[in-house]
Amino acid sequence: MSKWFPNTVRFEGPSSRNPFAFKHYDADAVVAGKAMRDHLRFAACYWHTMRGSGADPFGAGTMRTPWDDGSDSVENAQQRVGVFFEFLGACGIEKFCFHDRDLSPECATLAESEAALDRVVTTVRAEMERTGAKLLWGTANLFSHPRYAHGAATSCDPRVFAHAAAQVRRAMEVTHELGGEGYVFWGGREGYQTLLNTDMRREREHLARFLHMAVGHKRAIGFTGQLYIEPKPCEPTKHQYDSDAESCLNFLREFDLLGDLKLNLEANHATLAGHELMHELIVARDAGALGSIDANRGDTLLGWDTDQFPTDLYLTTQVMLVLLSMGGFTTGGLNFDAKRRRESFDAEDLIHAHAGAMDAFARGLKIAAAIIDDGRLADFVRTRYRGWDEGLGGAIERGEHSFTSLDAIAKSQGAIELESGRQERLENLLNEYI
Ligand code: XUL
Ligand code: CO
Repeated sequence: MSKWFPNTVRFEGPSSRNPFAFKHYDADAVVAGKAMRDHLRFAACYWHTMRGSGADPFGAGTMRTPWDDGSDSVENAQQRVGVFFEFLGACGIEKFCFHDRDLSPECATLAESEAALDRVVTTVRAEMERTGAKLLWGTANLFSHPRYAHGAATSCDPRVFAHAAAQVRRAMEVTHELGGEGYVFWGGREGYQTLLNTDMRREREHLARFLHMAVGHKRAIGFTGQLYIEPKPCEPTKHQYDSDAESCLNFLREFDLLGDLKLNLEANHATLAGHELMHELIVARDAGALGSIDANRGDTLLGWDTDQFPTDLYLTTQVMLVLLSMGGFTTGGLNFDAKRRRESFDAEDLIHAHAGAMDAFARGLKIAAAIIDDGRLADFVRTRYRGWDEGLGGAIERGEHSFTSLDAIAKSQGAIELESGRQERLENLLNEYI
Protein backbone atom coordinates (compact mmCIF):
# COMPACT_ATOMS: atom_id res chain seq x y z
CA MET A 1 0.00 0.00 0.00
CA SER A 2 1.23 3.47 -0.84
CA LYS A 3 2.08 5.79 2.03
CA TRP A 4 0.77 8.83 0.20
CA PHE A 5 -2.09 7.18 -1.71
CA PRO A 6 -3.53 4.58 0.67
CA ASN A 7 -6.65 3.97 -1.44
CA THR A 8 -6.02 1.75 -4.45
CA VAL A 9 -8.63 2.26 -7.15
CA ARG A 10 -10.07 -0.96 -8.57
CA PHE A 11 -13.11 -1.83 -10.69
CA GLU A 12 -16.28 -2.39 -8.65
CA GLY A 13 -18.95 -1.88 -11.34
CA PRO A 14 -21.65 0.74 -12.04
CA SER A 15 -23.56 0.18 -8.79
CA SER A 16 -20.55 0.95 -6.58
CA ARG A 17 -20.73 4.13 -4.52
CA ASN A 18 -17.11 3.90 -3.40
CA PRO A 19 -15.38 7.18 -4.40
CA PHE A 20 -12.13 5.22 -4.78
CA ALA A 21 -13.52 2.64 -7.23
CA PHE A 22 -13.91 2.52 -11.00
CA LYS A 23 -17.52 2.14 -12.02
CA HIS A 24 -16.74 1.55 -15.71
CA TYR A 25 -13.00 1.19 -16.28
CA ASP A 26 -12.24 -2.51 -16.08
CA ALA A 27 -8.78 -2.76 -17.64
CA ASP A 28 -9.09 -6.39 -18.75
CA ALA A 29 -12.70 -6.25 -19.97
CA VAL A 30 -12.96 -6.70 -23.72
CA VAL A 31 -14.91 -4.09 -25.68
CA ALA A 32 -15.02 -4.13 -29.49
CA GLY A 33 -12.48 -6.93 -29.64
CA LYS A 34 -9.82 -5.41 -27.38
CA ALA A 35 -9.15 -4.98 -23.66
CA MET A 36 -10.12 -1.55 -22.34
CA ARG A 37 -6.52 -0.85 -21.30
CA ASP A 38 -5.38 -1.36 -24.91
CA HIS A 39 -8.07 0.90 -26.36
CA LEU A 40 -7.56 3.70 -23.86
CA ARG A 41 -3.81 3.56 -23.17
CA PHE A 42 -4.08 6.01 -20.26
CA ALA A 43 -1.10 8.11 -19.24
CA ALA A 44 -0.60 10.59 -16.39
CA CYS A 45 1.52 13.66 -16.96
CA TYR A 46 4.37 14.46 -14.61
CA TRP A 47 4.09 18.23 -14.91
CA HIS A 48 0.59 18.81 -13.56
CA THR A 49 0.49 15.76 -11.31
CA MET A 50 3.84 16.24 -9.55
CA ARG A 51 4.81 19.83 -10.28
CA GLY A 52 1.50 21.68 -10.45
CA SER A 53 1.41 23.95 -7.42
CA GLY A 54 -2.05 25.38 -7.94
CA ALA A 55 -0.62 28.88 -8.39
CA ASP A 56 -2.58 31.16 -10.72
CA PRO A 57 -1.97 34.75 -11.89
CA PHE A 58 -3.74 36.00 -8.76
CA GLY A 59 -2.42 33.74 -6.06
CA ALA A 60 0.20 31.37 -4.70
CA GLY A 61 0.22 27.60 -4.83
CA THR A 62 -2.22 25.63 -2.67
CA MET A 63 -1.32 21.97 -3.29
CA ARG A 64 -0.40 19.88 -0.25
CA THR A 65 2.63 17.82 -1.19
CA PRO A 66 4.12 16.63 2.10
CA TRP A 67 6.65 14.43 0.26
CA ASP A 68 8.24 17.49 -1.37
CA ASP A 69 10.74 19.57 0.65
CA GLY A 70 10.27 22.50 -1.73
CA SER A 71 13.93 22.56 -2.71
CA ASP A 72 15.48 22.27 -6.17
CA SER A 73 17.78 19.45 -5.08
CA VAL A 74 18.26 16.31 -7.12
CA GLU A 75 17.43 14.25 -4.00
CA ASN A 76 14.04 15.96 -3.73
CA ALA A 77 13.45 15.36 -7.44
CA GLN A 78 14.24 11.65 -6.96
CA GLN A 79 11.92 11.46 -3.96
CA ARG A 80 9.10 12.92 -6.08
CA VAL A 81 9.64 10.27 -8.75
CA GLY A 82 8.98 7.55 -6.19
CA VAL A 83 5.74 9.25 -5.13
CA PHE A 84 4.62 9.56 -8.77
CA PHE A 85 5.01 5.84 -9.40
CA GLU A 86 3.09 5.10 -6.17
CA PHE A 87 0.34 7.32 -7.54
CA LEU A 88 0.30 5.51 -10.91
CA GLY A 89 -0.01 2.18 -9.11
CA ALA A 90 -2.82 3.40 -6.84
CA CYS A 91 -4.75 4.67 -9.85
CA GLY A 92 -4.09 1.76 -12.22
CA ILE A 93 -2.44 4.07 -14.79
CA GLU A 94 0.14 2.21 -16.82
CA LYS A 95 1.86 5.02 -18.74
CA PHE A 96 3.23 8.51 -18.17
CA CYS A 97 4.65 11.57 -19.96
CA PHE A 98 7.21 14.15 -18.83
CA HIS A 99 9.17 17.29 -19.72
CA ASP A 100 12.91 17.22 -18.97
CA ARG A 101 12.66 20.10 -16.53
CA ASP A 102 9.66 18.71 -14.63
CA LEU A 103 11.69 15.69 -13.71
CA SER A 104 14.84 17.48 -12.62
CA PRO A 105 15.96 21.03 -11.86
CA GLU A 106 17.37 23.59 -14.27
CA CYS A 107 20.92 24.19 -13.00
CA ALA A 108 23.47 26.96 -13.57
CA THR A 109 24.83 25.42 -16.78
CA LEU A 110 23.44 23.13 -19.45
CA ALA A 111 25.98 20.44 -18.54
CA GLU A 112 24.91 20.52 -14.89
CA SER A 113 21.24 20.36 -15.86
CA GLU A 114 22.00 17.29 -17.99
CA ALA A 115 23.91 15.63 -15.15
CA ALA A 116 20.99 16.27 -12.79
CA LEU A 117 18.55 14.87 -15.34
CA ASP A 118 20.67 11.74 -15.72
CA ARG A 119 20.56 11.12 -11.98
CA VAL A 120 16.79 11.52 -11.80
CA VAL A 121 16.32 9.37 -14.89
CA THR A 122 18.19 6.57 -13.10
CA THR A 123 15.47 6.67 -10.44
CA VAL A 124 12.76 6.79 -13.12
CA ARG A 125 14.23 3.73 -14.83
CA ALA A 126 14.36 1.81 -11.53
CA GLU A 127 10.73 2.73 -10.78
CA MET A 128 9.64 1.68 -14.28
CA GLU A 129 11.32 -1.68 -13.79
CA ARG A 130 9.80 -2.10 -10.32
CA THR A 131 6.24 -1.22 -11.40
CA GLY A 132 6.08 -2.12 -15.10
CA ALA A 133 4.87 1.39 -16.00
CA LYS A 134 5.78 2.57 -19.51
CA LEU A 135 6.71 5.91 -21.03
CA LEU A 136 4.11 7.14 -23.56
CA TRP A 137 6.17 10.16 -24.59
CA GLY A 138 8.79 12.59 -23.45
CA THR A 139 9.36 16.23 -24.29
CA ALA A 140 11.56 19.20 -23.46
CA ASN A 141 10.43 22.35 -21.71
CA LEU A 142 11.39 25.11 -24.15
CA PHE A 143 9.12 27.77 -22.69
CA SER A 144 9.58 28.33 -18.93
CA HIS A 145 13.13 29.66 -18.67
CA PRO A 146 13.58 33.41 -19.40
CA ARG A 147 16.00 32.57 -22.25
CA TYR A 148 12.94 31.42 -24.21
CA ALA A 149 11.14 34.75 -23.90
CA HIS A 150 11.37 35.31 -27.69
CA GLY A 151 10.80 31.65 -28.51
CA ALA A 152 13.08 28.61 -28.78
CA ALA A 153 13.44 27.37 -32.36
CA THR A 154 11.82 30.62 -33.50
CA SER A 155 13.90 32.95 -31.33
CA CYS A 156 15.46 35.99 -32.97
CA ASP A 157 18.72 34.87 -31.28
CA PRO A 158 20.46 31.80 -32.77
CA ARG A 159 22.20 31.07 -29.45
CA VAL A 160 18.77 30.29 -28.03
CA PHE A 161 18.07 27.99 -31.00
CA ALA A 162 21.31 26.16 -30.18
CA HIS A 163 20.40 25.83 -26.49
CA ALA A 164 16.97 24.48 -27.38
CA ALA A 165 18.55 22.01 -29.80
CA ALA A 166 20.87 20.74 -27.07
CA GLN A 167 17.93 20.36 -24.70
CA VAL A 168 15.82 18.41 -27.22
CA ARG A 169 18.80 16.27 -28.14
CA ARG A 170 19.17 15.09 -24.55
CA ALA A 171 15.42 14.85 -23.86
CA MET A 172 15.02 12.68 -26.96
CA GLU A 173 17.90 10.45 -25.89
CA VAL A 174 16.40 10.04 -22.43
CA THR A 175 13.02 9.21 -23.98
CA HIS A 176 14.74 6.58 -26.11
CA GLU A 177 16.67 5.15 -23.15
CA LEU A 178 13.44 4.80 -21.19
CA GLY A 179 11.75 2.96 -24.06
CA GLY A 180 9.39 5.86 -24.83
CA GLU A 181 6.86 5.29 -27.60
CA GLY A 182 6.87 8.89 -28.73
CA TYR A 183 8.31 12.38 -28.43
CA VAL A 184 6.24 15.59 -28.47
CA PHE A 185 6.91 19.09 -29.76
CA TRP A 186 4.62 21.72 -28.37
CA GLY A 187 5.63 25.22 -29.41
CA GLY A 188 4.79 27.12 -26.25
CA ARG A 189 6.60 30.27 -27.32
CA GLU A 190 6.97 29.49 -31.01
CA GLY A 191 4.80 32.38 -32.13
CA TYR A 192 4.60 36.13 -31.68
CA GLN A 193 3.15 38.83 -29.46
CA THR A 194 3.39 41.53 -32.17
CA LEU A 195 4.06 41.36 -35.89
CA LEU A 196 5.81 44.74 -35.62
CA ASN A 197 8.98 43.01 -34.38
CA THR A 198 8.55 39.63 -36.08
CA ASP A 199 9.97 38.12 -39.28
CA MET A 200 7.35 35.40 -39.54
CA ARG A 201 8.77 33.82 -42.71
CA ARG A 202 12.15 33.33 -41.06
CA GLU A 203 10.69 32.08 -37.78
CA ARG A 204 8.59 29.41 -39.51
CA GLU A 205 11.58 28.31 -41.58
CA HIS A 206 13.68 28.04 -38.43
CA LEU A 207 11.03 25.91 -36.75
CA ALA A 208 11.05 23.58 -39.75
CA ARG A 209 14.87 23.46 -39.68
CA PHE A 210 14.71 22.55 -35.99
CA LEU A 211 12.24 19.73 -36.60
CA HIS A 212 14.35 18.37 -39.46
CA MET A 213 17.31 18.28 -37.06
CA ALA A 214 15.14 16.41 -34.57
CA VAL A 215 14.25 13.85 -37.25
CA GLY A 216 17.95 13.54 -38.06
CA HIS A 217 18.86 13.00 -34.42
CA LYS A 218 16.10 10.47 -33.98
CA ARG A 219 17.59 8.44 -36.84
CA ALA A 220 21.14 8.92 -35.55
CA ILE A 221 20.34 7.42 -32.13
CA GLY A 222 18.07 4.69 -33.50
CA PHE A 223 14.96 5.98 -31.73
CA THR A 224 11.97 4.37 -33.45
CA GLY A 225 9.24 6.15 -31.46
CA GLN A 226 6.75 8.48 -33.12
CA LEU A 227 7.37 12.24 -33.23
CA TYR A 228 4.32 14.42 -32.64
CA ILE A 229 3.53 18.10 -32.95
CA GLU A 230 0.86 19.42 -30.54
CA PRO A 231 -1.34 22.19 -31.95
CA LYS A 232 -2.37 25.16 -29.80
CA PRO A 233 -3.47 28.54 -31.20
CA CYS A 234 -2.29 30.89 -28.47
CA GLU A 235 -1.31 31.22 -24.81
CA PRO A 236 1.37 32.01 -23.86
CA THR A 237 1.91 33.87 -27.16
CA LYS A 238 -0.84 35.74 -28.99
CA HIS A 239 -0.41 33.47 -32.00
CA GLN A 240 1.41 30.13 -32.15
CA TYR A 241 2.61 28.71 -35.47
CA ASP A 242 1.21 25.31 -34.53
CA SER A 243 -2.31 26.83 -34.18
CA ASP A 244 -4.58 23.93 -35.03
CA ALA A 245 -4.61 20.58 -36.82
CA GLU A 246 -5.05 22.06 -40.29
CA SER A 247 -2.32 24.68 -39.88
CA CYS A 248 0.05 22.02 -38.48
CA LEU A 249 -0.65 19.73 -41.43
CA ASN A 250 -0.04 22.60 -43.81
CA PHE A 251 3.23 23.42 -42.04
CA LEU A 252 4.37 19.79 -42.09
CA ARG A 253 3.50 19.47 -45.80
CA GLU A 254 5.12 22.78 -46.71
CA PHE A 255 8.40 21.75 -45.10
CA ASP A 256 8.33 18.08 -46.08
CA LEU A 257 7.86 16.77 -42.53
CA LEU A 258 4.51 15.01 -42.87
CA GLY A 259 6.15 11.60 -43.14
CA ASP A 260 7.93 12.10 -39.82
CA LEU A 261 5.45 13.79 -37.49
CA LYS A 262 1.91 13.04 -36.43
CA LEU A 263 -0.36 15.20 -34.29
CA ASN A 264 -0.91 15.09 -30.54
CA LEU A 265 -4.31 16.73 -30.15
CA GLU A 266 -5.45 18.36 -26.93
CA ALA A 267 -9.10 19.02 -26.13
CA ASN A 268 -8.61 22.42 -24.48
CA HIS A 269 -6.34 23.56 -27.32
CA ALA A 270 -9.08 22.69 -29.83
CA THR A 271 -11.50 24.82 -27.80
CA LEU A 272 -9.07 27.75 -27.81
CA ALA A 273 -8.75 27.36 -31.59
CA GLY A 274 -12.52 27.62 -31.95
CA HIS A 275 -12.93 23.96 -32.93
CA GLU A 276 -14.51 20.90 -31.44
CA LEU A 277 -11.95 18.26 -30.51
CA MET A 278 -13.88 15.89 -32.78
CA HIS A 279 -13.15 18.22 -35.70
CA GLU A 280 -9.43 18.21 -34.92
CA LEU A 281 -9.40 14.42 -34.57
CA ILE A 282 -11.16 13.92 -37.90
CA VAL A 283 -8.86 16.38 -39.69
CA ALA A 284 -5.85 14.44 -38.39
CA ARG A 285 -7.36 11.00 -38.95
CA ASP A 286 -8.22 11.80 -42.55
CA ALA A 287 -4.62 12.86 -43.17
CA GLY A 288 -3.33 9.63 -41.57
CA ALA A 289 -1.78 11.80 -38.84
CA LEU A 290 -3.82 11.20 -35.68
CA GLY A 291 -1.10 10.15 -33.27
CA SER A 292 -2.02 10.79 -29.66
CA ILE A 293 -4.41 12.77 -27.46
CA ASP A 294 -3.92 15.09 -24.50
CA ALA A 295 -7.17 14.41 -22.70
CA ASN A 296 -8.59 17.36 -20.79
CA ARG A 297 -11.22 20.07 -21.27
CA GLY A 298 -11.73 23.79 -20.84
CA ASP A 299 -14.54 25.67 -19.18
CA THR A 300 -17.13 27.40 -21.34
CA LEU A 301 -17.07 30.44 -19.05
CA LEU A 302 -13.27 30.79 -18.87
CA GLY A 303 -11.58 31.55 -22.17
CA TRP A 304 -8.20 30.10 -21.28
CA ASP A 305 -6.37 26.81 -21.00
CA THR A 306 -7.83 25.55 -17.71
CA ASP A 307 -6.67 21.97 -18.36
CA GLN A 308 -9.54 20.43 -16.44
CA PHE A 309 -10.06 16.71 -16.16
CA PRO A 310 -12.39 15.40 -18.89
CA THR A 311 -15.68 14.22 -17.38
CA ASP A 312 -18.10 15.09 -20.20
CA LEU A 313 -19.53 11.91 -21.73
CA TYR A 314 -20.36 13.67 -25.01
CA LEU A 315 -16.70 14.55 -25.39
CA THR A 316 -15.39 11.10 -24.47
CA THR A 317 -17.98 9.42 -26.71
CA GLN A 318 -16.97 11.60 -29.67
CA VAL A 319 -13.27 10.88 -29.09
CA MET A 320 -13.89 7.15 -28.93
CA LEU A 321 -16.11 7.20 -32.03
CA VAL A 322 -13.24 8.70 -34.03
CA LEU A 323 -10.60 6.45 -32.46
CA LEU A 324 -12.62 3.28 -33.10
CA SER A 325 -13.25 4.41 -36.68
CA MET A 326 -9.50 4.39 -37.32
CA GLY A 327 -8.81 1.14 -35.50
CA GLY A 328 -7.45 2.78 -32.32
CA PHE A 329 -4.06 4.11 -31.27
CA THR A 330 -0.79 2.64 -32.42
CA THR A 331 1.94 4.51 -30.51
CA GLY A 332 -0.35 7.10 -28.92
CA GLY A 333 -2.63 7.14 -25.91
CA LEU A 334 -4.88 9.27 -23.73
CA ASN A 335 -2.52 11.44 -21.70
CA PHE A 336 -4.28 13.39 -18.96
CA ASP A 337 -2.68 16.77 -19.56
CA ALA A 338 -4.97 17.98 -16.80
CA LYS A 339 -4.71 19.51 -13.38
CA ARG A 340 -6.87 19.62 -10.30
CA ARG A 341 -8.60 22.87 -9.48
CA ARG A 342 -6.67 25.10 -7.12
CA GLU A 343 -9.22 24.34 -4.43
CA SER A 344 -8.66 20.54 -4.67
CA PHE A 345 -5.36 20.50 -2.84
CA ASP A 346 -5.29 17.11 -1.10
CA ALA A 347 -3.31 14.21 -2.52
CA GLU A 348 -6.52 12.16 -2.70
CA ASP A 349 -7.92 14.74 -5.16
CA LEU A 350 -5.32 13.50 -7.67
CA ILE A 351 -6.94 10.09 -7.45
CA HIS A 352 -10.52 11.37 -7.80
CA ALA A 353 -9.52 13.50 -10.78
CA HIS A 354 -7.77 10.73 -12.70
CA ALA A 355 -10.16 7.92 -11.75
CA GLY A 356 -13.18 9.98 -12.79
CA ALA A 357 -11.63 10.86 -16.13
CA MET A 358 -10.69 7.22 -16.73
CA ASP A 359 -14.26 6.19 -16.00
CA ALA A 360 -15.59 8.90 -18.33
CA PHE A 361 -13.43 7.51 -21.15
CA ALA A 362 -14.37 3.92 -20.32
CA ARG A 363 -18.02 4.91 -20.66
CA GLY A 364 -17.24 6.82 -23.84
CA LEU A 365 -15.63 3.66 -25.20
CA LYS A 366 -18.61 1.46 -24.31
CA ILE A 367 -21.08 4.01 -25.69
CA ALA A 368 -19.12 4.48 -28.93
CA ALA A 369 -18.77 0.72 -29.40
CA ALA A 370 -22.52 0.29 -28.89
CA ILE A 371 -23.33 3.07 -31.38
CA ILE A 372 -21.04 1.50 -33.96
CA ASP A 373 -22.57 -1.91 -33.27
CA ASP A 374 -26.06 -0.47 -33.66
CA GLY A 375 -25.02 0.77 -37.10
CA ARG A 376 -27.76 3.41 -37.59
CA LEU A 377 -25.41 6.37 -37.35
CA ALA A 378 -22.98 5.04 -39.98
CA ASP A 379 -25.91 3.89 -42.13
CA PHE A 380 -27.38 7.37 -42.06
CA VAL A 381 -24.15 8.96 -43.23
CA ARG A 382 -23.66 6.33 -45.93
CA THR A 383 -27.21 6.78 -47.19
CA ARG A 384 -26.89 10.58 -47.08
CA TYR A 385 -24.04 10.42 -49.60
CA ARG A 386 -25.43 7.55 -51.72
CA GLY A 387 -25.79 9.85 -54.74
CA TRP A 388 -22.00 9.83 -54.95
CA ASP A 389 -21.71 6.05 -55.12
CA GLU A 390 -22.85 5.71 -58.73
CA GLY A 391 -24.48 7.60 -61.60
CA LEU A 392 -23.83 11.34 -61.65
CA GLY A 393 -21.92 11.51 -58.33
CA GLY A 394 -19.72 8.55 -59.22
CA ALA A 395 -18.81 10.12 -62.54
CA ILE A 396 -17.94 13.47 -60.87
CA GLU A 397 -15.78 11.71 -58.29
CA ARG A 398 -13.96 9.80 -61.04
CA GLY A 399 -13.19 13.11 -62.79
CA GLU A 400 -15.34 12.34 -65.81
CA HIS A 401 -17.17 15.67 -65.81
CA SER A 402 -16.42 19.32 -66.56
CA PHE A 403 -18.39 22.53 -65.98
CA THR A 404 -19.63 22.18 -69.57
CA SER A 405 -20.96 18.64 -69.22
CA LEU A 406 -22.50 19.49 -65.82
CA ASP A 407 -24.14 22.56 -67.32
CA ALA A 408 -26.03 20.31 -69.74
CA ILE A 409 -27.08 17.97 -66.89
CA ALA A 410 -28.13 20.84 -64.60
CA LYS A 411 -30.35 22.29 -67.32
CA SER A 412 -32.14 19.01 -67.98
CA GLN A 413 -32.43 17.42 -64.52
CA GLY A 414 -35.50 19.34 -63.28
CA ALA A 415 -36.23 20.57 -59.75
CA ILE A 416 -34.06 19.23 -56.93
CA GLU A 417 -35.78 17.91 -53.83
CA LEU A 418 -33.40 17.63 -50.85
CA GLU A 419 -33.58 15.24 -47.91
CA SER A 420 -33.38 16.38 -44.27
CA GLY A 421 -30.04 16.22 -42.43
CA ARG A 422 -31.91 14.90 -39.34
CA GLN A 423 -29.44 16.43 -36.89
CA GLU A 424 -31.86 16.27 -33.96
CA ARG A 425 -32.74 12.64 -34.64
CA LEU A 426 -29.04 11.74 -34.67
CA GLU A 427 -28.46 13.67 -31.43
CA ASN A 428 -31.32 11.67 -29.92
CA LEU A 429 -29.69 8.48 -31.16
CA LEU A 430 -26.49 9.41 -29.26
CA ASN A 431 -28.56 10.08 -26.16
CA GLU A 432 -30.20 6.65 -26.43
CA TYR A 433 -26.76 5.26 -25.65
CA ILE A 434 -25.32 7.93 -23.35
C1 XUL B 1 0.55 23.20 -22.86
C2 XUL B 1 0.62 21.75 -23.14
C3 XUL B 1 1.93 21.10 -22.88
C4 XUL B 1 2.27 20.02 -23.85
C5 XUL B 1 3.65 19.46 -23.66
O1 XUL B 1 -0.67 23.78 -23.11
O2 XUL B 1 -0.36 21.15 -23.51
O3 XUL B 1 1.92 20.62 -21.58
O4 XUL B 1 1.36 18.97 -23.78
O5 XUL B 1 4.63 20.43 -23.68
CO1 CO C 1 -0.73 19.13 -23.89
